[in-house]
Amino acid sequence: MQIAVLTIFPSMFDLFWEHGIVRRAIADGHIRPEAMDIRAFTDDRHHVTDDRPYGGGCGMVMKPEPLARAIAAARKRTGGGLTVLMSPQGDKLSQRTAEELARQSGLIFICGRYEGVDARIVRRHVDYALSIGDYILSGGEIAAMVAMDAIIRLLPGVLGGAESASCDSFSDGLLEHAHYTRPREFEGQSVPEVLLSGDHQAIARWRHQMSLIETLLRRPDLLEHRQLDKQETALLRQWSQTLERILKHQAAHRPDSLSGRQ
Ligand code: 9D3
Repeated sequence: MQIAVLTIFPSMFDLFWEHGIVRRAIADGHIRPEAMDIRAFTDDRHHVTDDRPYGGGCGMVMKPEPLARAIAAARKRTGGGLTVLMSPQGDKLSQRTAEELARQSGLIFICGRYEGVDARIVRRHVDYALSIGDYILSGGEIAAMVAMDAIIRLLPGVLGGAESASCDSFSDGLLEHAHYTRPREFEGQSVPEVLLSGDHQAIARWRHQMSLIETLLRRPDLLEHRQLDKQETALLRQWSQTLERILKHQAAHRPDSLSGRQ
């Protein structure tokens, strides 16, 4: 996948390209990324990339001309990839959006600075606006790195055996269970016995249960939008019945209640 990032701070990406899975994806030829300096596409002596907003108001706006030239250059480089504007007004990044973007042959990320980019750039040249969540960043660079990180690890062949997506496919849509490594005893806490048992089926069952209960307690919204399998349904029903029993018992023993109800 050809990736171009348009930014006034290209060196922010140096460390991003140089570490971990992203670095290996580049070394193995899965992605060809480049951070392109918007400033290089200015034509004035001072390489100005921003200007005051028409109609007044605070902040500055990214000038359209350098950006349009930068986008044209990036299009050439990426063979006409999808142009994505990093913007607080964009669609919120999700695993599903990452999967969709991972299917593109090329991507151009525009990183805004200042209050935003000239609206005519958005209208004419942007295919998709992308946010990474409801909080205010100082610019689109870190957001673009977040999006690229999520996308790159989805490209076929990028993840090695140990990290591979098949590793967590069974718990797809659930939060991860807790993890343990050596030593067996750390600061007075021991590793759950089942993980030392060597019983792979029991371990898988335990992990699945832990994933399910973690998700139920911390992110019940994930369960509502997920197709539960037979085992999960049985477990949730069992926990629900336990809770019902506890609550009934409580109600029956309330001192201010004669009937045991409410
Ligand atoms: C505080 C300024 N805001 C209201 C006047 C507008 C604003 C402009 C530019 C707020 C943030 C930014 C810079 N942010 C991004 O470019 C950005 C972003 C973000 O702030 N949050 C989540 N996702 C993204 S993607 C790009």
